[in-house]
Amino acid sequence: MKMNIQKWARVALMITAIIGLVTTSGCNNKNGNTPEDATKIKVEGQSIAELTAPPLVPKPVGDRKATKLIVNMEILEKEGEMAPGVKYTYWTFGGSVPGSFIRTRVGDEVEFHLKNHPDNKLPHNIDLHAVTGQGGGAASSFVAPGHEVVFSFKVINQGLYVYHCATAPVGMHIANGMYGLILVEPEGGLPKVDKEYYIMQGDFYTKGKNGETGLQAFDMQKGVDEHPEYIVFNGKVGSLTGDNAITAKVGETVRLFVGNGGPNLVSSFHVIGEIFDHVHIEGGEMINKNVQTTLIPAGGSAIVDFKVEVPGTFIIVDHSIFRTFNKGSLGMLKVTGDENKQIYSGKQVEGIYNPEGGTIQSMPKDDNAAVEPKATTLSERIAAGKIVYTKTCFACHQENGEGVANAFPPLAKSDFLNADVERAVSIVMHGKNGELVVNGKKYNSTMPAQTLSNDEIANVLTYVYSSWGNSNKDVTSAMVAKVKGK
Ligand code: HEC
Ligand SMILES: [Cu+2]
Repeated sequence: MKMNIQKWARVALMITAIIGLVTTSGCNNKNGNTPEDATKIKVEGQSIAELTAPPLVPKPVGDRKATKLIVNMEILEKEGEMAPGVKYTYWTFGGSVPGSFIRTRVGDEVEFHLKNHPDNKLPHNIDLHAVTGQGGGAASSFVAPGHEVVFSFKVINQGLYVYHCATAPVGMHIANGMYGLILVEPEGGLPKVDKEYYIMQGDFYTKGKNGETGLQAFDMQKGVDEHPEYIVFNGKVGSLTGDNAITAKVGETVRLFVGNGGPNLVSSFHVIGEIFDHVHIEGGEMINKNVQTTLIPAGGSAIVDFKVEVPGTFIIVDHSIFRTFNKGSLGMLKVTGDENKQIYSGKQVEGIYNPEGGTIQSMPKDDNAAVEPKATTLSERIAAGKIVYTKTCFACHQENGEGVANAFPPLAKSDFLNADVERAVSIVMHGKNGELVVNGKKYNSTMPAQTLSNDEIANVLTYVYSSWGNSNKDVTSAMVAKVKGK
């Protein structure tokens, strides 16, 4: 095989080009700030950092120059609510769990003022993972109640970083809520998006079991054993649900700055019904695309963004899913706007499935009563009610109606159910929360309202009353209508 000089020269050029590409993409980001470069960036002027409580984040850095940024962070030990009726003494950076969000850009010189409120009981400090230096600042920031310390650092690596208290016992300080996020944007800032939010997961160790009300003390042994009673976003059950849900409009791009304070568990972060268009893996510079679930280590983070194309309530979870439905790690993103049937059609057809073959007997999506044969006799209505039960109630109250101890009350031989039919109708219609007693056992949880027609409510309750030793009440659609009218 012969190769002339010219060819060799071309190959050599190509190889140099490839090496060049690899080294530039490996060491430099697109804005050219290596940590070495960044140390040389001159700061101009000074400003006070905007700090925000979750789920909000401060304004993007945009194209501002590197500056001396003054962060005023106050540590507050204060009582809050972990779940309805469950009180907990949180230790916080800035009064919230997670602590105030700090937003910087590469080259900023941060002058950190850490203040320990005089009413606090304990000394604290701060270790910021964005800091290059002994203890991430912990060594210089130990501060007693009623005191303030000041230390400075230059942020030279872009990324999303966790900060936390590192005072002994460290696990306890973190478990009580002492963590938050500090973002270091590249020069020129992250690409623009329409909405940005701050979410941080944490695990909590209370003396009482999940749901046990009253002021709950920290349980060191459960912490050591890694057996949390609560695993939540933003410090409490329900911090991102209902009226607290984060929001966006169809067509907008949403960026979530997600952290995990731990102290123990890692998070399998997922948004049901969405795909992350981009994920800054572990909060660093590398971007992965089209991701369903991203793993966020304790003391780590991720930046995810996605465009919302269809309306709906998108449930934010730790996909270690018992945590979500039994320990609290459930949030919501509510998206409003027009449907896009090309992307998501909604239910189109539902019919009877016959394994022996043949076509399904379809009925239109909106359960048009004229097409669906209406259950009229008592046995038809019980059969129809059983189908509703299997679709909606079964997941919580179980197939045999026995419920789940400490979580979902039984419907089988339930004295509560049998005592008052109208109340049962109202519970299915409107949902229920707060304490109730069934067969001598207390429950204090939430049953979501069920979106069912009057016929469906009547039928499902008739089925429940006719099963498992209950009182055989016949609940009619007229009775349901009467309760609805009240
Ligand atoms: C997501 C879980 C969930 C689903 C689904 C659900 N429930 Fe419940 N239900 C609960 C919880 C939790 C309670 C207790 C609420 C409280 O503590 O205040 C409850 C309480 C009740 C009660 C009163 C207490 C008792 O045991 O007698 C009735 C009756 C009831 N549910 C019926 C139903 C029916 C019928 C359906 C289906 C149409 C249904 N539930 C679907 C969770 C659920
Ligand atoms: Cu502390």
